[in-house]
Amino acid sequence: MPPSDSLLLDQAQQILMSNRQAGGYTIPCQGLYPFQWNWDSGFIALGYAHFNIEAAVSEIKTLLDAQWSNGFIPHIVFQQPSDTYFPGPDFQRADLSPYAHPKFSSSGITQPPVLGFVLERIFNQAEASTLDSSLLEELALKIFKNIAYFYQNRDPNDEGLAFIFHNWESGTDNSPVWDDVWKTMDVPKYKVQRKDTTHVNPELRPTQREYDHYLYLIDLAKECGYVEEEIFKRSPLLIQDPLFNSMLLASNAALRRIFKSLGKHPEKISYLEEKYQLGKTSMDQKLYAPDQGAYVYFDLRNNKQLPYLSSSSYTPLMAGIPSPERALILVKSLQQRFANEHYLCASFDPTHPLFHPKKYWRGPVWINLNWILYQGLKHYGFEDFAQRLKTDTLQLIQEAGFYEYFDPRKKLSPGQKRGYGGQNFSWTAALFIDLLNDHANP
Ligand code: 9WN
Repeated sequence: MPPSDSLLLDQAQQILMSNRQAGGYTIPCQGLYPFQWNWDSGFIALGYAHFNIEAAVSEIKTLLDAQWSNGFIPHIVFQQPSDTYFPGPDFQRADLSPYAHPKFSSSGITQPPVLGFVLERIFNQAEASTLDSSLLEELALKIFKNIAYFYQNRDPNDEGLAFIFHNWESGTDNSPVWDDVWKTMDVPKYKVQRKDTTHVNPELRPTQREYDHYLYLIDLAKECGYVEEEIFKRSPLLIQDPLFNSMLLASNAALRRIFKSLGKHPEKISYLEEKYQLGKTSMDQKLYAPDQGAYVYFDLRNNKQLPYLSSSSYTPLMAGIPSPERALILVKSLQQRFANEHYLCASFDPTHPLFHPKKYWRGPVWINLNWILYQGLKHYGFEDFAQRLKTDTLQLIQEAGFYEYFDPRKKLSPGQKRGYGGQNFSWTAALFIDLLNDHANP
């Protein structure tokens, strides 16, 4: 490993340890995101697994501690008070749900379910002797309950696909994909004090008007008492997201492998297998857009595909969804649209007029999406392209540091920055560690 990489590796470990809190969980970024976030904790655990296995397990455990009685896992757990983030617990009011955890205050929306494959990787990474199989089983059963929650509460048409009802559930908050949904809504103007715009350049965050939609959707879910059946009837945002569902399917597959390795829970394995096959077929039929050569979002409220390419469009590779022939088409589409004048992988189609290289999820590279795409390319044996993705990812971090997101344009004018958003960002550090220590995984 070049000396510069080993310095960065040290720095990455330090970032994680300094973002780690006394309660045994890690915040994504000081100030900007001062609580525990759901899929952040998953990616963070992957980094810890290489140098502090206890912290890796604790990251998952602390998140699962806040799991609701119906299996739901919130997107934010407000583990400790902080006034540097809005909307906090007073706005999000998870307590309105009959299933909310009585001891943990949290949000009532979720995020892409990554914990299944994260757990499998942590245990594969750990020395066989350091973690016992009863711990693996305990955590896997909780994650199973979460996966089953989606099939029971977010899949009214029995398609093996979960819907989301808030753009924050997608993890890709202000992607241009959501613009079409905002056009169908007429929401009030909220007079609230945002905090994100005090930490980073407000011009690069979602606009005030976009936030009105985000807050309105939370208010609507609160009116429904966070009951999915009601939300399904009323929410103007009802989306089957290729990224969210790929994470669900990848976690489903990982859980089956875990139960098989334990030699236990055959009925759960069959249940998961059945749902996986259903989800795979539905995703291939409903979310695939032949004219784009990739997967797109499906608007369940208006019963149509949303015809945009984003980095999410290629994430089904990680869950083994496309046939090998279709995987090749996906890779060609990725190469043609995303890989020419840009580092991989812009979060939104660089050839589209709505692409913005610096604005959050409207174009910049996010390291967690790169990591997911890297796994997908390797899964189908596209070794060279996977290597390109890895090299691009490491190069962005080497050039700019551990930022939240990165300008994907290869050529920047003098004085233009490469890294944006929060600094010393936890999942950027964690996944840098994981990519540098790349190891064989199923
Ligand atoms: C809302 C924490 C989170 C990530 C999301 C990212 C951003 C939050 C925000 O930060 O979202 O959840 O306030 O902007 O979009 O993916 O999990 O890092």
